[in-house]
Amino acid sequence: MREEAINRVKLVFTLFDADGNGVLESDDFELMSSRVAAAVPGADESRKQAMRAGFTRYWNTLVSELDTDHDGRITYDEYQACVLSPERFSGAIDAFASGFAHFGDVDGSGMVSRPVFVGMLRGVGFDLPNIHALFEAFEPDAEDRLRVDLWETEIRNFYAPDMGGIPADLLAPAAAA
Ligand SMILES: [Ca+2]
Ligand SMILES: [Ca+2]
Repeated sequence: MREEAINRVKLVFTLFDADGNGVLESDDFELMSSRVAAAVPGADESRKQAMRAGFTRYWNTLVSELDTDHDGRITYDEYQACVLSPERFSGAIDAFASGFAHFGDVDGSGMVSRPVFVGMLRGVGFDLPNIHALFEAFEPDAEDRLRVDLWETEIRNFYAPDMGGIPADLLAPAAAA
C-alpha cells in the first residue's frame, strides 16, 4: 500500500470515531450520517436513505472483517488490519461512494454545489481549507459546481491502496499535522 493511501486510511479512523471515544462503533456511523444528512436540508428522501445505507454497510463490513475480539467495537489496532486486505472492503466502499456523492446532487442535475459539498464533508469532519482545496481540484463550473461522477470516483480513489498524488490526498495531507 502506498504511503499516501496509508495516510488516508489513518485519517478515516479518526474521522469515523465521530463521538471521539477512541473506538469505532455503530453509533459513530449513525452520528456521522446524521451530521451529513443535516448538512443538506432539502435532500431527496430516497437519496438520503441510500447515503445512510452506505454508512451502515460500511460499518457492517468493518465490524465483520476487523472486529477480531468480537466486542462490537473496533480499536485502532484492529482497524489497522484493513490496510492488509483492502480488496475485502471494495464492495462496501463502492456503495458508500455512490450513496454519499449522489446525496449531494440535490436537484438530480449530476452536479454538486460548493455549499452542499462543504457541508457534507464538514459533517464527516474534514478541515475546511482541505475541503475547499479538493473542490477547486475538481475544476468547478461557472456556477461553482462539480460533477457528481468525478466526486464518486475520487471517493473510491481515496480508499484505493495503489493511488497517490491524487486530488483526494488534499483531504489527508502527509504534512506534520
Ligand atoms: Ca467512537
Ligand atoms: Ca473489537
